[in-house]
Amino acid sequence: ALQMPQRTSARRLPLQTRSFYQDVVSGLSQEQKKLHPKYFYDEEGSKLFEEITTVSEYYVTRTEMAILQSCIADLCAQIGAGASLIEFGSGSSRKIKLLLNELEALSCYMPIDIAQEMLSEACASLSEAYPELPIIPVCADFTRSLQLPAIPGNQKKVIFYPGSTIGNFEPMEAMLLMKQTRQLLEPGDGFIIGVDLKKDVQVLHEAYNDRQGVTARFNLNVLRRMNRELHADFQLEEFEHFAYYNAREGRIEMHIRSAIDQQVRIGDHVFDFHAGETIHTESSYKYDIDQFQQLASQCGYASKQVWTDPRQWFSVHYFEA
Ligand code: AVJ
Repeated sequence: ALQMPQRTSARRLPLQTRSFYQDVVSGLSQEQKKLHPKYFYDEEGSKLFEEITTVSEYYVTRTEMAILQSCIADLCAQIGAGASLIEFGSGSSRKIKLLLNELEALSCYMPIDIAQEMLSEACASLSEAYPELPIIPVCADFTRSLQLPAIPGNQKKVIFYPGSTIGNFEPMEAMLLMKQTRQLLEPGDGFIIGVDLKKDVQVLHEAYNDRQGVTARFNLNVLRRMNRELHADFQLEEFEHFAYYNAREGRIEMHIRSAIDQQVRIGDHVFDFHAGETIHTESSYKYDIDQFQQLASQCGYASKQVWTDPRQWFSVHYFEA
C-alpha cells in the first residue's frame, strides 16, 4: 500500500519532543552547529553511557568510585546523621549506594534525573535494598528549572552531584548552577561534587576516543535519536565521531563530523553540511582543585574538605553553604 510521506510538522509533536525539536533547529542554525549534551540521554544513550563507564580508557567513573570508597568515613562525618540527600543526574544510582550503606538514619533520598526509564529502574532496585528509606524520585531537567518538591521535615540537606557533570557546563553556566543550588540550601547544609581534573592530554584523549568505539556510538546515537523522534534523515554512515582536548579552553570537545557535503532534513528545515563540518555535541571542562574551590567560593560555598586519587586525576569536594 502507498504510505503517506512522513512529514513532521512541529505542531504534531508531543511537548517534550517539541522542545527537543526547537533546540535542535536553533542549535543547527548557528555558525558552529551545536546540540546540548543532555540530549545524549535517551534510553539507548543512557545505556551507552553506562557502557562507557566500564571501558578501560574511561578513568572518570572508576576513579571517582575509588575516591568515594576511600573517603567515605570522612564524608559521613561531614554529613552527620539524619540528613536528606539530593542527587543531581543520578543515572543508575551506583555511587549513592556507597553513601546509603554507610550513612546513619537518612531522612530521605531524592534522585533527580532526565532519563525517566533509568530513574524508575534505579528507584525500584534501591527501595528493595533500602526498604526503610523514603525515596522521592524527580524526573526533571535541572538545567531548566531547579524547583524541587518540598522535602518533608527540616533536616540538614546535602546535595550530591557526582560524575563531573558540572564539566558539561560553560564556566559561566556552571557558576549560575552553583549559585542556584546554593539558593536551595541553608547555612550549614552540604554540597558534594565530583570534578574531573586537568591532566596529561594523552590520557584525556584516549578516555574520549576509546578503542572499542563505545564513546563514538554514544556520540552518534544523538543522530539516531533525531531520526527516530524528529523524523530527521541523517545518514549515519556519513558522519563520524571526533573528540579532542582544547587546551586553551581547558575542555574536551566532542563533535559529530560530516564526512561529505550533504543536506539533512528535519521537520520543515533543511540543514547544509559541508565535508568536515561538525556539530559540537559536548564540552567537558577540566578544572584544577583550587580553580574549582575559587569558583565555588564565588557562589557562596565554603570549602571544607577535598579528596583526590594518588594520580590526582579526579576530585571530590565537600562544600558547606
Ligand atoms: C557525563 C559529563 C561525566 O564528560 O566525561 C563520557 C560524559 N562524554 N564520554 C564526561 C561523557 C563522553 C561525561 N560526563
